[in-house]
Amino acid sequence: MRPEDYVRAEAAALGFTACGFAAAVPIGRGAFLDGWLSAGLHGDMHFLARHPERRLTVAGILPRARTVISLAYPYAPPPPPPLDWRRTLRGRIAAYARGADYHAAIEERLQALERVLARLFPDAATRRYVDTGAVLEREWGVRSGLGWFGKNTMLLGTRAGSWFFLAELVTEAALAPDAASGEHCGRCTRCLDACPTSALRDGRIMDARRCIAYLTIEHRGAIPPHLRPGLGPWIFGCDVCQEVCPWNAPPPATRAPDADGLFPFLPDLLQLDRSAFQRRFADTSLARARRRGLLRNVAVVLGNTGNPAAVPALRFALGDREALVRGHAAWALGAIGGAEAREALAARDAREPDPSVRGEIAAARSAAAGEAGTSSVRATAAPTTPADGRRTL
Ligand code: B12
Ligand code: SF4
Ligand code: SF4
Repeated sequence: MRPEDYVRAEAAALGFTACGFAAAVPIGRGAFLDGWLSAGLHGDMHFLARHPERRLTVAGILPRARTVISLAYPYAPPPPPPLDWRRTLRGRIAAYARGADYHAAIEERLQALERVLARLFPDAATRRYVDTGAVLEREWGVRSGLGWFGKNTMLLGTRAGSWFFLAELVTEAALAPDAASGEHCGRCTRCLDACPTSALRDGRIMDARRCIAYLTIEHRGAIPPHLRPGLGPWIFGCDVCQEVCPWNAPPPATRAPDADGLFPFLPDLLQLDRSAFQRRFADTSLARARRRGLLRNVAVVLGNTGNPAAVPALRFALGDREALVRGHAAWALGAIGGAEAREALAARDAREPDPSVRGEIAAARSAAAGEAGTSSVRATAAPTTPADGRRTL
């Protein structure tokens, strides 16, 4: 058996659904990356702008690298449960983040595959990567024939769609490269049309500053007020531009929906103190947002429900130890409006010490005052119905 086929078979046995090889030559995407960074489209993900040239070659990682092995590790989104998130006060988590953090599971399998390579090529050093290194993983995925770079900027394949993680082994072993796959977006623009915050631009360009995944996971400060309604139900990550993609088959109805995993009850989350947050989320991807980031997102989504039943939980969050959480709770109360919300805002206004929160309270009070006397339920959330009419919520 050729070593390439042997490695592929071992990768499949470890649960990787695709495995491809690319020559470890420098990546000629410097102009694209420079343009993206100098336009500031990475927001405050400063790690991306630090030594960007390091992302364009794997020589810095392993000077005598000959091959990059790209691997796809699948995750299967269950069908979103048919519930009304506004009425039931639930918020949505991206499918990749359900359950235990994926990095450890993939790392273990990468180590096993590294041992396979060591048996085949005892003198060849290897390095393993999943997600966190200065490696342009999608670029290597394209070069290894795993799929193409879609208009939603995901790596996707005709068989696998895009519901998979990427991982790499960089090795000194010389393995025969695979041919890059063709591009199959054609004239489709579903992802661009469906993105709730218009983060995707023509030319396969993402303005990460507008992407819900960035705003809810990576961004540390206040979410710009004009983008908050666009979050709709998403409290962590976003799957809209994958759900609408015709290359992603809808989840089989036989797979059990997972209401608590995908749609937790939000008032409970606003009650989590630091240790309760650790107990519930330390081993999951949600830990990356940290308590203050997650509760900030929860407050925004409760505001997006427009549901007065959320007011008691938001009133409680107005007393949170984190100014960031208090400020977003104030915004949410302003978005919901009604006498109870106005009264909660006025009470907090009288004793709020933080100037940024006082600014949020002032804006929220004037939003809520504009509502006085009218129905307090507002349709603030952007639709999350895929462009093809399949309802996900
Ligand atoms: C930063 C980051 C983000 C940022 C920015 C995303 C972005 N589009 O750049 C944010 C927080 C928004 C994000 C969101 C998500 N992410 Co993310 N993210 C990353 C990370 C850490 C770096 C990506 C990066 O360098 N971006 C900078 C841009 C400029 O680089 P790039 O997107 O890789 O694009 C380059 C190449 O693909 C290349 N290219 C290749 N072919 C072509 C073709 C053409 C025509 C062009 C123009 C360019 C091009 O050009 C680019 C510049 O070199 C990677 C892991 C990694 N180390 O690569 C994961 C990664 C890309 N993310 C991943 C996932 C799963 C997600 C989410 C789905 C999570 C979620 N559900 O919320 C969303 C998807 C959002 C989306 N539509 O992309 C997976 C993607 C798997 C896949 N099948 O593509 C990765 C690979 C992590 C992993 N190991 O699995 N992410
Ligand atoms: S993940 Fe959501 S917000 Fe980000 S580009 Fe895709 S649809 Fe838009
Ligand atoms: S939704 Fe359409 S345009 Fe977007 S990535 Fe999928 S096939 Fe390409």
